[in-house]
Amino acid sequence: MRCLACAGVTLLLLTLVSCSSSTGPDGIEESTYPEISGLVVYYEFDGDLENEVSDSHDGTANRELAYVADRHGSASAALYVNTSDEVVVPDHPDLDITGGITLAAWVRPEASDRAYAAVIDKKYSEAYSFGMYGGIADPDTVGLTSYIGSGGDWSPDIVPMGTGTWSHIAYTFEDSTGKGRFYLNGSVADSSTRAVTLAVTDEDLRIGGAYLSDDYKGSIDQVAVFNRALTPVEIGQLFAFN
Ligand SMILES: [Ca+2]
Repeated sequence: MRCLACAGVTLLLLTLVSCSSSTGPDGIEESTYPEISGLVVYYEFDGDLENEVSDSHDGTANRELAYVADRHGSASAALYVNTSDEVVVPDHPDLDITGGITLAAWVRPEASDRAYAAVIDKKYSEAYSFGMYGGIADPDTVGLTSYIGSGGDWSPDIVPMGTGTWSHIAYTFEDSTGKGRFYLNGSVADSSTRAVTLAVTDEDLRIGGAYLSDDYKGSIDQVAVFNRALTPVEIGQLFAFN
């Protein structure tokens, strides 16, 4: 009996140690984000603005935001951001990222004619920013774009993507090569080299808007910021994660 009890306890402990999951708003166990090194913040938006990586860097909203169905149809599992809504994460050294960076999210953007609609922004004229250009003639299409560095360097490439549907977007940049890559649904959509390096700012991190408006409109889920440029394989893992 003693051995059976020990085995049971051991099994329970092993289960607790090996099971990297969390409980969602509906009480259903959910697996955690892929364990890829360099993850600084990660927002699941399952009814709250909590950073899932640590006890720091939770977001706050400038007004009460709506939670909507995520891409799987789970209720209240993604954030809806209207124009003039935004999530603010207070400035912190963890968010002063240099050397390399990855910005990633699932988005369901609405049509936009804005010159810029920021999804993730750390003062685009000083540090880093990733979002959408709305100046494409087709009203149902927006273009992924990014800003890097202290000069507000704007991406030379605009990557078209559809509106009204969920897409996984990511941008990676590394100082040593100046190489920037846009990913759409897990695959490299465009890459280019920029004569800039990442820089820091005292401005807060924002999701769904930039420090001077430039508001995104639509749904957002699974926002992640890494302090290094992920590889194509790793971006594929983010895309494959449910
Ligand atoms: Ca979610």
